Amino acid sequence: MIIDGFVQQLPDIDPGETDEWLASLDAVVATHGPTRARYLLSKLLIRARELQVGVPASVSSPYLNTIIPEQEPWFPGDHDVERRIRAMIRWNAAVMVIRANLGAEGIGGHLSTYASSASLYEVGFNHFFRGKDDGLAGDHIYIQGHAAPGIYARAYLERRLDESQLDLFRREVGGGGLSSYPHPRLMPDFWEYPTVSMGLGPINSIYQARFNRYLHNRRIEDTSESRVWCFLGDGECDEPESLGSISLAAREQLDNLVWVINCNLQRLDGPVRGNGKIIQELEAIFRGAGWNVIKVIWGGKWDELLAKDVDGVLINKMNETVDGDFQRYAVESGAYIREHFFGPDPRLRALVEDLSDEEIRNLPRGGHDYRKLYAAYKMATEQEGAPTVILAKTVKGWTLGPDVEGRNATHQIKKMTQAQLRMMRERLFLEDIVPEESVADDAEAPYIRPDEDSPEYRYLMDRRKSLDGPLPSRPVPLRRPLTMPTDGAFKEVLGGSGGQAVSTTTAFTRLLRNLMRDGEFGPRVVPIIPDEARTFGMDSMFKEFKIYASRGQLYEPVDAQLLLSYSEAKDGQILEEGITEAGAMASFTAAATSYATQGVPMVPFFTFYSMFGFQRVGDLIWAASDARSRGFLLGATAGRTTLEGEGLQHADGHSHVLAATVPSIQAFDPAFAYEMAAIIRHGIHRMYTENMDEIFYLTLYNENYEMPPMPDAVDEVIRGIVEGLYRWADAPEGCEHSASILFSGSMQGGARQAQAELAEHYGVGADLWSATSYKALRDEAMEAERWNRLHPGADGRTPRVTRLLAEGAGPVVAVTDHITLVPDQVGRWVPRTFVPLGTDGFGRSDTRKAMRRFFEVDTGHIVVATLWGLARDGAIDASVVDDAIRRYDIDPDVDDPRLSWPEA
Ligand SMILES: Cc1ncc(C[n+]2csc(CCOP(=O)(O)OP(=O)(O)O)c2C)c(N)n1
Ligand SMILES: [Mg+2]
Repeated sequence: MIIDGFVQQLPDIDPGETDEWLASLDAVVATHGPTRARYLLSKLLIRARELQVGVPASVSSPYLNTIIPEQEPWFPGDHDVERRIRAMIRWNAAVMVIRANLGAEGIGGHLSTYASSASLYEVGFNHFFRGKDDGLAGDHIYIQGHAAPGIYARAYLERRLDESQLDLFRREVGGGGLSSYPHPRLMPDFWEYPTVSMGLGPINSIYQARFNRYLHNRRIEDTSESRVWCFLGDGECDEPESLGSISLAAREQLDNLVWVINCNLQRLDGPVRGNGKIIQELEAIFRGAGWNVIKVIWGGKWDELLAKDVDGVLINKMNETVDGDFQRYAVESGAYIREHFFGPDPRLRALVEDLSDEEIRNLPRGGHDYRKLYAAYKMATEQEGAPTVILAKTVKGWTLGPDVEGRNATHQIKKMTQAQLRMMRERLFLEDIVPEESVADDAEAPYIRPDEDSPEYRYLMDRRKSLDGPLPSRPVPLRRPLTMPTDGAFKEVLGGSGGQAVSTTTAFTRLLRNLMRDGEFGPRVVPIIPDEARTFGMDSMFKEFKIYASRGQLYEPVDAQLLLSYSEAKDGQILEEGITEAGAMASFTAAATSYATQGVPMVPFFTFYSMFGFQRVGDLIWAASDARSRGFLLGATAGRTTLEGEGLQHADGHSHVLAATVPSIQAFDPAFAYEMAAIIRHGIHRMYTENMDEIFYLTLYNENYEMPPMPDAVDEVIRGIVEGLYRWADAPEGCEHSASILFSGSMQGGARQAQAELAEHYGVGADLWSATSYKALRDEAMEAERWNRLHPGADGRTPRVTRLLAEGAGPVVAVTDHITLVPDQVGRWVPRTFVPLGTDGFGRSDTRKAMRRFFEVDTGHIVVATLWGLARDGAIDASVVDDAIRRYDIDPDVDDPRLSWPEA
């Protein structure tokens, strides 16, 4: 134990006194046993805390509720009406899923997640969650994806949804349907936070809470009235994303964050911790991380038993029983529980001798005890200086009857028989509102909705009204409009580098700095970096814009005397996230959805090591797109040959393939600074003026070369850049043969050199094209192709890439520092012989020159590829290709780089 070493290092200044204390403890253990000893020690610890003695905190406590009955606050609601509302929501949620699965054409859905968590949500909806009707952002609620049916069922009672919509649960194609899970992309007026890919809701909620503080501390928006609530499953906690960032929440003292973990002890296949106790495990983890932990394990009726537990036998039994057994007790009879839980110890059995078997079976869990939950939520909202997690113990499938509750298969059950529904109707006391004949064997179970003048409806609406309106809802108000950047911000970078050799990364950093300096737009920029600022030359911004630190800078930095010192400030603008791409992506999402969640558009630029972006946090990017994010992702140090000396795990040659899989991403691979600047200007316009819910992804390189200024035909060039392809240089005149070379990113150098050498040695005049976005070209071509397919009689549309390349003659060679799949995206629409060159295979480390030769994308290979294209077209003889192979010293029999790595 840590404490042993700690104590052994200290001198004992009064050994006699020490011995007396130890002897007293020995005596207590000998006469009253360990339970009494534990009790006394706990009392001592409490007193020590009161006296501010400063003993190390314990990370676990007995398997009991954190809040004792005497501390429970008065419950301000109408218990009966709320119970009845809950019953109706439970009913409708179940009926909705059951109806979706009638007959053979079932469409899935989940009954048991919401059934276990109905009270967890309802206490929040009735007493805590703040809506947006007062014009403020309200609370941010992250709902467990599989609990969606219950959320729809509540919206139905509120008359925000109607029956026909409930009947379209999971049937979205025809319009008006309800999405399976929380998807703002599919239900943009309703859902706010996508959660169903487990672990992403939790991490996003932490960074959302932190982002609210950031907006507040930077005086952009007063977010002090908003709380972030995140509901998660106990099984979900095994996702690294779920718990991976909890220490940040404690470090940042996010008392605006509450997590509610639905501890039903089960996940999809079976128990979460059959042989252990998930609640105890989570308690220790969260307490160790500095969270306020509130355990809600036992319902009120257990309090009476605990009060009688003078020997501590009940607590012992609670502590010793593993979750696998608790799950079993959830499905067994009262007699079984009496025998096995209370049974072996006569003192324990005596505690329940006055209870019938039925009463024992109905001793509820804390997560189904509404008053206990109210007490926990209230305490959570009053907590200062730390986030809170509520660990609520529930039964999975609660109230759905013995065939569903607590069963290992419960997660997957989506059908119930009429007999099961009849039992549920009784269990929920809904006999008066669900007519008997409606649950007859040959009937279809009805949705139920109390009239608008019923006490339930009035209560429900009153509660929400007093909490500022319904949730979830996504109204997207524009509360603090964004002023667009001035042209001046782009001028420097559009003008080229004036003879200096710079990289597109450096140019981007300059542009970012200029945007951050730009009048009213500047403060809305949110630069996000996961510990890589120096790599991208962004350390130059530390001093001017400061790194966000909620507590300011409490130390004098080691480099204080330097111009570019590491400067932190409470109102700092830069989010320097440390080594967490997942956390940085969660920050990005919070900033990129601020236009919707706060009505305050912010413009995030998340710059990462390109290999550690899509590949590393692809699912978070997908969720960001679902959330309708608007912002910029920048994959710096891109390219499999441009990044020297790093190698296989660093050299990105495929992020553009991964980016191509996300529908709302506009992906660009610019070669020159002016292209990059034009894309960013276009992106800002598209996302923040035209309100397109898109993410712009740009790859940036670290190869230095002279950046030309924006060409004269500005409008035409800009159009070409954003549409994905434009002619960058005409072919040299007076050549016998023609060809086109398409380059992207840092491949521009080899392509330009190849153009010169083709003309000089082989009489080939190649024009040069900058292919800034194969994704954009493909998207447009697909659209044209689809139109043609569906309008066979009409004049066909010609894809842009076909039209542009039809202007020239000879083969088209495309060269990229990414894998050939990237240019191959448009292969079938290139109207000439098409030869793509890319960097397929695992990356490796060497000089650029060596790697470009290895991956066959250097000047020599571009020349050979062009000549080979001409030979295939019959324009030249194959011997000319051979000549070039010799001229450039290419070994035609070298191993294919895609498959070439050392033998094991
Ligand atoms: C990343 C990811 N992996 C797997 C799933 C599939 N899945 C859906 S629900 C579920 C079990 C959830 O258990 P738990 O988190 O305990 O929630 P409960 O329904 O018990 O409240 C699984 C594995 C998913 N949605 N996301
Ligand atoms: Mg669970």
